[in-house]
Amino acid sequence: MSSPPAASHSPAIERAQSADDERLDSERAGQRLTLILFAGILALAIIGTTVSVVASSVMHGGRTTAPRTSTLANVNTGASSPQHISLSVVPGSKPGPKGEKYDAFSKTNFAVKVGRPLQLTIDNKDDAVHSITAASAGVNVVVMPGVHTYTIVVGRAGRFKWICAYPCDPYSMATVGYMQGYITAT
Ligand SMILES: [Cu+2]
Repeated sequence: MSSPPAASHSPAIERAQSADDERLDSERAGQRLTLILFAGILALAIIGTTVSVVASSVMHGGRTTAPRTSTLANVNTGASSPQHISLSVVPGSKPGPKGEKYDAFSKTNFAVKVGRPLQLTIDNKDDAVHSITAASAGVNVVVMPGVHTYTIVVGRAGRFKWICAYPCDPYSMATVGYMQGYITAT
């Protein structure tokens, strides 16, 4: 009859020990979990900081650089980016008063802003050279055969007559709308 108490004693001790072990285990597990959580939070904090630094630098780029760039682009568009016109020079293309056709520029009146470049892309279909020459405006575009882009800049306001300085069709050379025209600078 002494074995049951001993038997009951020792499982109780074992139970207590195992309970202690479990407690220790759970404490260790808890510590481990705390450590993992702490490391996790630390990692998240680092990532979060990095992300927020990157995000703020991107946002700064967006808030400061981009509007400045677009403002500059707007200023450029409004003030200094060149205007552009395409035209052609075609021999025997424009009818005269009697129905004959004469050499002509397809466009002979040009509006420019003072001091602002005007680009002219001219397709000269003639095999001869023509020109847009207005000495009083400081303009002398020598129009070579083929397609080329020329830039004119007029330094003062006014309405300036231009002529073709290269001998070509006599009627055209003497007539506005053919080999003569006006540059109006405002
Ligand atoms: Cu000409």
